[in-house]
Amino acid sequence: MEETTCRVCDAPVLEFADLGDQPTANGFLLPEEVAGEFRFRLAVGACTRCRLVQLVTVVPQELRYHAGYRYHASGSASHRDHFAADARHFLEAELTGPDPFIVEIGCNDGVMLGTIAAAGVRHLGVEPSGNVADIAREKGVRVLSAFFDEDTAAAVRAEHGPADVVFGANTICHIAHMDSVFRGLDKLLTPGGVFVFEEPYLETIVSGMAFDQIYDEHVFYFSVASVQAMAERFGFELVDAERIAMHGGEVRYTIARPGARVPSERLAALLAEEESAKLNEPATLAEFGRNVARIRDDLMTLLRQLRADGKRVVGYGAPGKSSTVTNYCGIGTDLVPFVCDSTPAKQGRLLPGSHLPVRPPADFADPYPDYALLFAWNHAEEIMAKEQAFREAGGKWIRFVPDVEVI
Ligand code: DWN
Ligand code: SAH
Ligand code: ZN
Repeated sequence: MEETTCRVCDAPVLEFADLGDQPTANGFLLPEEVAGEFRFRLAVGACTRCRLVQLVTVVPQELRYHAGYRYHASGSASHRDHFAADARHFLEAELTGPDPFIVEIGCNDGVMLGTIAAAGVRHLGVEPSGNVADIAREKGVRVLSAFFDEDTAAAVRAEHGPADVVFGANTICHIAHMDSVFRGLDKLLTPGGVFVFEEPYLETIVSGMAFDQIYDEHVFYFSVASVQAMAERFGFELVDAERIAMHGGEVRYTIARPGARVPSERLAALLAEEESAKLNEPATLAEFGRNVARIRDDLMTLLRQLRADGKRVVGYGAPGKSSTVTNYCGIGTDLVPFVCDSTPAKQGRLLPGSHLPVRPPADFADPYPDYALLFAWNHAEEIMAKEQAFREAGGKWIRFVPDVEVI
């Protein structure tokens, strides 16, 4: 085990789960790129002081986010609807003064800021992955190609003035340099401004067994208690926390300058819930480590049995999560010959590490397999509705979060 210290408070970090050698989860490869593929040890631990759960080894951000970033946030209908609603909320509740300004950290293809731009409100996306930033620009979104940190924040402030809202979704947990992010927020936010971010919830991962949310991009696995401690450490205050349904279960956090907003009742309620569930305690995390190994064994037993019975199994969806589960379990083309995914930027490439080929959704029905392994389990409703004919043809779905189940 490596000796690690907390990226937020410097206290020792205690490792509780090791998912083995892994590639970068969005490192989809062309067949000729397989040789020399990047790998690192994917392990998570919890800080012994502030309880923040974090990766033991962090992959440099330039290896993760670049002009070939393959996740396009607008690919799922439920995500488009969710972020349009977020934007409308900001327009109605926060961006109501004269000439308001909103900054989004990690705007990706403009899934949220597109609505803000269409409303004619001043905004800026900060997005280091050039390909997705260009898609956002085509939607009329203003984007700065950069990693958000203290220096970027200072430059944005100098050019545009202070921001009423700084927003991030599924991005803040990707950033290892939290101290720099908060110093940047201090420079950028108006006195009454808010920092709002939505991230995978530790409870979904640990109690809901969403172990495949653990991968290189997710440096932090936030709980309400650990975010509260982090905000305080960096001179801010957590004033709200609300569960949302995205990615199987997330929390939307609101942080403000100390005393600027009244903390919500639901924040206190969620903190109390965490406490009574012992979410942040070492014993809970250690049990999670054991459960992950059990799910792997159950899934591999099922897949090997289906192969022995002559059944065909195809993967559905190639989310970042599918890299974790295929590489941790050792799922190769002998068990799952290919996966289908609707993202053109992933098609024709191989899943990182496990090298399962990614094909367009049309190949799913040509002919239907006996079983579909649902890698994009967080989109079950949208996918099963779309693929009703598969079930009508006798097809069955396999889920592995929170448990291995044929449905
Ligand atoms: O944190 C992150 C979040 C925002 O997005 C990033 N690190 C990477 C990414 O995570 P993910 O890849 O796990 O996200 P999704 O939304 O679970 O990915 C779903 C995948 O499934 C996409 O590649 C699109 C695909 N899909 C499909 O093929 N057919 C999705 C739907 C709804 C479909 O019908
Ligand atoms: N907000 C979208 C996209 C999340 S994917 C959604 O919720 O679906 C994460 C995005 O964060 C990627 O587009 C990545 O390029 C970007 N990102 C990663 N590190 C960043 C940083 N330091 N500053 C700004 N964006 C960052
Ligand atoms: Zn800590």
